[in-house]
Amino acid sequence: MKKNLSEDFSMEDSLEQIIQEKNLVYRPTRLMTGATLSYCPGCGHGTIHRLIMEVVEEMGIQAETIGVSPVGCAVLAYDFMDVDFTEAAHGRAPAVATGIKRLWPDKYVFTYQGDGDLAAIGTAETIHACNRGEQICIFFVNNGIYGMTGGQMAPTTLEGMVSSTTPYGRNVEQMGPPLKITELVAQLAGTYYVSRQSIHKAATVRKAKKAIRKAFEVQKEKKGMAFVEFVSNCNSGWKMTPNEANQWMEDHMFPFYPLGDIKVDGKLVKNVIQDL
Ligand SMILES: Cc1ncc(C[n+]2csc(CCOP(=O)(O)OP(=O)(O)O)c2C)c(N)n1
Ligand code: SF4
Ligand SMILES: [Mg+2]
Repeated sequence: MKKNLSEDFSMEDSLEQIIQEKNLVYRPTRLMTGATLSYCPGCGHGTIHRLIMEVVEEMGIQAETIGVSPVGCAVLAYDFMDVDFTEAAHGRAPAVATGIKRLWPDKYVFTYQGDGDLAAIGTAETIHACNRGEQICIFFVNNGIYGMTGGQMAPTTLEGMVSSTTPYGRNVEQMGPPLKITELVAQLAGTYYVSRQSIHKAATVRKAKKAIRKAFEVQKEKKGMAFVEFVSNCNSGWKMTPNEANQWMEDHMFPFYPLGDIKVDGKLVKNVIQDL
């Protein structure tokens, strides 16, 4: 019969025996600085930061990694992730990252950008960096809205979606349809790995982490641009509770922005024309 621990050990002894490195099943990454996150409770940005840092830690590349932060809610990303960082003007992160990577080709360089930053003001920088096949990773957080500035319509805002500048819902006749920039860059010769992920459930968090790892491996092998989109929530901008926002994301965002790999090893694995 199994012995009761307390028969052999005092409470202190048993804790000492249990709390050992070999018994560790999880510890937070040491590459998050511990600074209090500036994000709303329920926001996806913090989880994506953590996953990027977990991958950097597991690959042992902290000293070689340089991030470029955006303008948007993640503007202070450099305070949270413990790697070298620089800030770019709104939308210019891929151009800044290009300069850094060309100067230091052995560094791991990534941008971290929202949909307003990457797919509106920074459209040109995004498309041309992808087309040139810069050896960087772009991490793109698509929450369908300009979160930081009060929830205005972004290029990614869904048809009929209410935002502060589309109080009656996005009208595609006036404003055009939502822009699937990820499907667009997947068609460019310079992109080697393109994927769309989410981080709202344990299973999707695991998949998202694999995609981040793959992106850094692509950079390590100098194969070309690795571009990972995260469909995420903005519960504040969407005027929902975190749970409602995640459900809304599943019901409305995922059908339009389907999750999964789009381009692997330089080859399209999805019919992106059909998905546009
Ligand atoms: C040149 C310039 N234009 C406009 C702004 C105002 N601005 C700040 S953040 C932002 C939108 C950010 O939205 P997004 O990139 O989607 O990030 P989120 O906050 O949703 O994560 C805008 C328009 C600015 N700071 N600089
Ligand atoms: S406004 Fe939206 S994107 Fe910004 S921190 Fe809050 S939930 Fe996140
Ligand atoms: Mg946004």
